[in-house]
Amino acid sequence: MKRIFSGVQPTGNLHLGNYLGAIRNWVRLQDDYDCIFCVVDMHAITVRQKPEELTANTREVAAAMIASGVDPKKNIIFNQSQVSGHAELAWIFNCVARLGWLSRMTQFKEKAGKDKENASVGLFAYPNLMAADILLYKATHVPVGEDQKQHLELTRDIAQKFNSDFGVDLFPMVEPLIFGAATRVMSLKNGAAKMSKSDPSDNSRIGMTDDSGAIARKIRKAKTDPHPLPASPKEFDGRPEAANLMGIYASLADSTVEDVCARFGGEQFSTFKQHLADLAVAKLGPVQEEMRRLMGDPAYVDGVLGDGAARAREIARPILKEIQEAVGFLGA
Ligand code: AQP
Repeated sequence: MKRIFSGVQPTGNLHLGNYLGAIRNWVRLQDDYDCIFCVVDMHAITVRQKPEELTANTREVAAAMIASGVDPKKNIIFNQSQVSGHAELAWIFNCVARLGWLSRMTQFKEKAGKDKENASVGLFAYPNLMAADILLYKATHVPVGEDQKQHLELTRDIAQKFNSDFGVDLFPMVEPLIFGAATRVMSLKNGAAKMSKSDPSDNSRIGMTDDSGAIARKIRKAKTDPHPLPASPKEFDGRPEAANLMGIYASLADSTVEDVCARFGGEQFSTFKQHLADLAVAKLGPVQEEMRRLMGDPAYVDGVLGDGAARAREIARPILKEIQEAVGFLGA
């Protein structure tokens, strides 16, 4: 069976982009793949996190996965730090990957900003840990957004270099699974920037814990342009906000942007925003209600993560042993 690994960082402010671009798609994969879904708390600490918030956010991401329909019995859901193999393999990959490779990673440049000297070593080595996450389970497919494509390429480079350095054929070549373009959700305040957990403006994103009033208000305040809505995606050029809002509508409605343009083309943004707010509340409401219920039962969520970690360790153990033997670690 083809195996998938995918993760979300528990860095707070889980948003509609994480839901439409990642978590919701996972539900559709669970019948066709052997799936490992991870709350990547070790990635989260590459930038400073408050310990109690990290714990709460880890439960929140797990609750979002389960509430969205990811079945914890059929799939593995766990938090990364419970399986020490991730850190062990990441260290080996720190010694396989080249500084030059990591220096070219655009996400590091974006996240470290101007003050690179002050960024954590972990933020720089982040792609090596991501390679370890995937290869610890010999995953064959990784669902990725556009922004993660470069990291996946690096995972392939590391796998190849490991195989050739140690004269083995241990790691499979990982393939990306890329979903439709409409799943890249942009900021409500700037159609050219992606909706993001770390955007300082809460109005830029629809949060997975926002109530219906907040969802409607944020959509009402979303940036637009002065023209009526385009009647075809061909008219999206130079109109990133229209493209984004219509893309969100299409994604939530399980429809296409062509259909959304055909239905709303020529209308005013104010009318369309009302429809979009109603749709968002209708689609997100049940997921959010279930998330709230699960977050009120932390013992259950912790149990799911603990059980998932135990199953993940079982898969990882023989693979890690094989890797350690290839490296020449005595006692592997
Ligand atoms: N705006 C988005 N549109 C579509 N998909 C998105 N993802 C994130 N933002 C969007 C997808 O969500 C998954 C988890 O991402 P992550 O936790 O690794 O965080 P990220 O990709 O770095 O983006 P965030 O959530 O906005 O966090 P910050 O602000 O820290 O950059 C991934 O599959 C990602 O593609």
